[in-house]
Amino acid sequence: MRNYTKASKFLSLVLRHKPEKIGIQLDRRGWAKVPEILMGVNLTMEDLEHIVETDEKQRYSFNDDKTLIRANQGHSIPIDLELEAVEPPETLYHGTIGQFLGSIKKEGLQRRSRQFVHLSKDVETALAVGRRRGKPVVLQIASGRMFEDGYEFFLSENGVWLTKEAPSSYIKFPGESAGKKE
Ligand code: HQG
Repeated sequence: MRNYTKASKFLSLVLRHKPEKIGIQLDRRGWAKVPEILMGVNLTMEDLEHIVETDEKQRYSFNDDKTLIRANQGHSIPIDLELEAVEPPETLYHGTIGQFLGSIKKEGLQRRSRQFVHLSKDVETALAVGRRRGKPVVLQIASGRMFEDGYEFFLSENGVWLTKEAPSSYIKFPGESAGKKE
């Protein structure tokens, strides 16, 4: 079977960050026209359907009649995913690496180039996210307490928890006992 990894990575780039790479625009909800994607990414409809269905993180969605496609999260360009704010679980996790910890302690988790800070519902997922960059470190986020304090949370179509920022006072760092909070 064809190796779709490269095509899928390029699709991510186009749908999350740089639609101009193939000369297209996303609408304000992040949707691209499927025929334009097929042409620009050089895929058949069957390839594209295969990628959307089998993607291990379910990164993409079609609209009902499969004329449009978008990324479920991860954007750096400003789009409105039409997500409703929902109550998060008491605790969420963030996978990162040791070298960022000093700065995270100071500034909290920042969304950096993306639209949101990404949080995982379990430690395993957070470990996998951190591992993309090196030896993973998992931070525990007091999402329940953040929610009580008025921070908004969103759950993407593919199960990633999103929020605008997570100040350090809500983060439990490895080796730290609970407590120490404002
Ligand atoms: C770090 C993947 C220093 C943060 C994953 C992270 C995810 C700070 C990096 C999705 C910081 C940003 C997102 C601060 C945050 N000081 N470093 N104050 N605040 N950071 O890629 O969460 O495979 O934008 O820890 O599965 O790593 O692309 O975010 O290391 O869901 O579909 O700055 O990307 O999904 O990196 O990953 P990213 P992320 P895909």
